[in-house]
Amino acid sequence: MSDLIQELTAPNKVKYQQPLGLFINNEFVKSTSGEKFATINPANEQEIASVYAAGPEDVDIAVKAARKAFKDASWKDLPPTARGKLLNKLADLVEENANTLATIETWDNGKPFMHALYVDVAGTASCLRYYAGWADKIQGDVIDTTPNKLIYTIREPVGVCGQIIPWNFPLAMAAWKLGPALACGNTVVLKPAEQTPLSALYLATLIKKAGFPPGVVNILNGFGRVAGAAIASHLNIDKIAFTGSTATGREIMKLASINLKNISLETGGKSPCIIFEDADLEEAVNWSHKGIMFNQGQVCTANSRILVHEAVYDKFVEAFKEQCKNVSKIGDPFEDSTFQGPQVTKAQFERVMSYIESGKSEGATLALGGEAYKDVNGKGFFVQPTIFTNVKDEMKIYREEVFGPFVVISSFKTEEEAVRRANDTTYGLGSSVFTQDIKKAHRVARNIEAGMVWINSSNDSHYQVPFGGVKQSGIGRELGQAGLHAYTNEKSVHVNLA
Ligand code: TXE
Repeated sequence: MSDLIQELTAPNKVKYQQPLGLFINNEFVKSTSGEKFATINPANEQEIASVYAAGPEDVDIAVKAARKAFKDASWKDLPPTARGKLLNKLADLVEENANTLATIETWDNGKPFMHALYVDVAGTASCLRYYAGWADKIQGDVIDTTPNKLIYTIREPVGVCGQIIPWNFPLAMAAWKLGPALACGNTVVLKPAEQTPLSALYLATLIKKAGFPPGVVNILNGFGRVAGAAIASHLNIDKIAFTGSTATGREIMKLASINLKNISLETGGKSPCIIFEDADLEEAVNWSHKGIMFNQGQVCTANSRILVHEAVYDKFVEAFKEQCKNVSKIGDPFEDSTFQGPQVTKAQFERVMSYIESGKSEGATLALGGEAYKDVNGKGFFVQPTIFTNVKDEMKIYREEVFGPFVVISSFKTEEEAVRRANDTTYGLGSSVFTQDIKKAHRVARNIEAGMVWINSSNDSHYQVPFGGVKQSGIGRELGQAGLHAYTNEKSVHVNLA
């Protein structure tokens, strides 16, 4: 073992070289202070490895590297098609290393290996490939004002981008941020979440291997209040892109105001799922179960508030309970049959358990679960899939984001009531509606205050489709063509022909 790289053997016996340093200028280096922190396997509570933690001085070194790379001909003058080729090469390498990447993701985050492989890693490659395709299709406009003028616009990269990502989809979140930023010709200082530092470092080795010039991508692990805050407030960073909690998003906005950074934020949610009496109930149960229980409930668009028409309420609740019992198999995330692994950390586990206590003490009915689950050695941050019914709209469990395998199910009488109560939240990220009535479906889709509406499905996001929120769920859009606009400035050129 060296200080900067360690051979690790994961619980599924996959052996690989885990980088531990800060990735700056295509090299792994120690932090200036030498400080490290440990990351824990949430399935058995054992330490996996310790990685270097960046401080403000390291952020400064990385920003200098990113600024230099931004101006260097090796990146600035690279034809867009060649940028696309690099991103495609990176996507190839992600696919070639899919087994190792999924192993790291499962080990560090706790998510089932099958999901890590077929959702996270596959989605990472798809997203990079999608933006690879955009690299040489980023175009401006010609605007006709008078015959005496030629006016055209150029979409230029924003510059050095700070990117701060969460722990629920560590690799995929990195791809959602890196893909559009690099396709547009920016350079990046990315900070993974301190709960899941490992997979992004492995991705860094692939970024170097793909051939990106030094300094184009810099990846720094570290704590939010130290490294994250240093990125958000850095005077030589032009843009900040963040995914995480609304509280931290608000803090980042304040810090980023120091030099009026271009900002995109994707924050929390309490996404409603409305099920009408004419819905295909089996489909509704199937989708809404996945929509909240997938990824241990740690999905920002999770349909955590289910509103069901009173005529089918009892039937739905019974079927949803059965679905949890039959599908939400908890256990070793490396077992192929596991649907639900542990919550990512002890803190997140305790947060979910505290909402369970809150639901009980506020008088809601615990219809299923509500207990911790431990492995054979009494370890792991697992929570049983939990359902509360008889929930009042003013209860904490109805209003606040829990971020666990935890759902509230409530009944409604009319469409007007369902929409009003769905919108009675400070959030506006995802939403879903189940009905066979095409007019009602589109009417509700229009009336819901959310960035995304799924009709007769839930949470099947796609890299080609804009993703983001309204109200306190965020600013701006990621993915799709909209994701590119977040990483370019449009310059207008006026040519006087008179
Ligand atoms: O999030 P934070 P936490 C929600 C979810 C979860 C809760 C708390 O409800 O239970 O947030 O999770 C960095 N300046 N979501 O505390 O703090 C931090 O290092 C700059 C929803 O983990 O938002 C990490 O990289 N950066 C969400 C990232 O912000 C700071 C996904 C996210 O951490 C910082 C995750 C600071 N002052 C949590 N403080 C979603 N929308 O998907 C922290 N960070």
